Amino acid sequence: MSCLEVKSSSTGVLEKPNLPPSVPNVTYKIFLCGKTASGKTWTMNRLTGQEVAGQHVETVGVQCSNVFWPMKIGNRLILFRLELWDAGEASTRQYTHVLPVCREGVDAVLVCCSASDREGWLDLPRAVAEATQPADRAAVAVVLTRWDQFSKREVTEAEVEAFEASRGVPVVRLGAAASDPAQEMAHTAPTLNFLCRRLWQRDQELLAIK
Ligand SMILES: Nc1nc2c(ncn2[C@@H]2O[C@H](COP(=O)(O)OP(=O)(O)OP(=O)(O)O)[C@@H](O)[C@H]2O)c(=O)[nH]1
Ligand SMILES: [Mg+2]
Repeated sequence: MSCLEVKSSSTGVLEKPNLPPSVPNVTYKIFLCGKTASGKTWTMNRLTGQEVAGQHVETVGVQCSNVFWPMKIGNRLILFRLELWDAGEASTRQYTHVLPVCREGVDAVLVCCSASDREGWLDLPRAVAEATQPADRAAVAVVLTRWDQFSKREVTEAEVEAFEASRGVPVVRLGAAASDPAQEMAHTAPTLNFLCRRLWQRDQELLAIK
C-alpha cells in the first residue's frame, strides 16, 4: 500500500483526495448489519473518520457514509470509494423496505457482533447466513466489536479462529479508537486495506466466472 487518506466531515460527506485523473476510481457498496448495539454505527464512524459515541444511540432509518481510500494493487494505484450503509436494527424490523434498499447492489456485507454478547456470538452462523444471499455474490466478513473491552469479552481468540476456519468467513477486529485523533488512521488502516483487497479479489473472481 502506498498512501493513506481518509477525509470526512461530521455529516459524512467526504472530500475526494487530490489524485491525478489517470488514477482509476472504483466504488463499492458495503452494508453493515447485526443486532441492535452490536456496533454498526460505531464501525461505520470509525472507518469513515467520524467521532464515535460513548454510549448506544439507536440509529433511526439508514445512514450512509463514504470513505476514499487510495491503495496500490500490484503496480497500480487505485482510488477506492467505499459507501457504507448502516441501518438501525429497530428501523429494519419496523419498515420492510429498509433491508431490500440496503441489500440492493451490495458488494460486501459486514456482520457486526459484540464480543461481550455471548448469545450474539453463538447466533453468528445464522446471522451470517441470513445476511447474505447467494445471488448477491457479496464478500462477507464479521466485525467483532468491543474486542478492546478485555474484561467484558465473552468470546475467546480460539473460538474466533475456529469460526474463521470452519465457516471460511474472516473476522475483523477494529480495536479501540485512538485517544489521539492523529493516530486513528493507523488503527483503521488494516481494516480498510483488508476490505479493499477483498473487494478487488471478488471482482477478479466474478470476472473469471463470466
Ligand atoms: N469500546 C468500544 N465500544 C463499542 C464498540 N462497538 C460498539 N461500542 C459501543 O456500543 C455502543 C452501541 O453501538 P452502536 O454502533 O451504536 O450500535 P448499532 O449496532 O449501530 O445499534 P442500532 O443503531 O440500534 O442498530 C456504541 O455507542 C459504543 O459505545 C467497540 O468496538 N469498542
Ligand atoms: Mg446504529
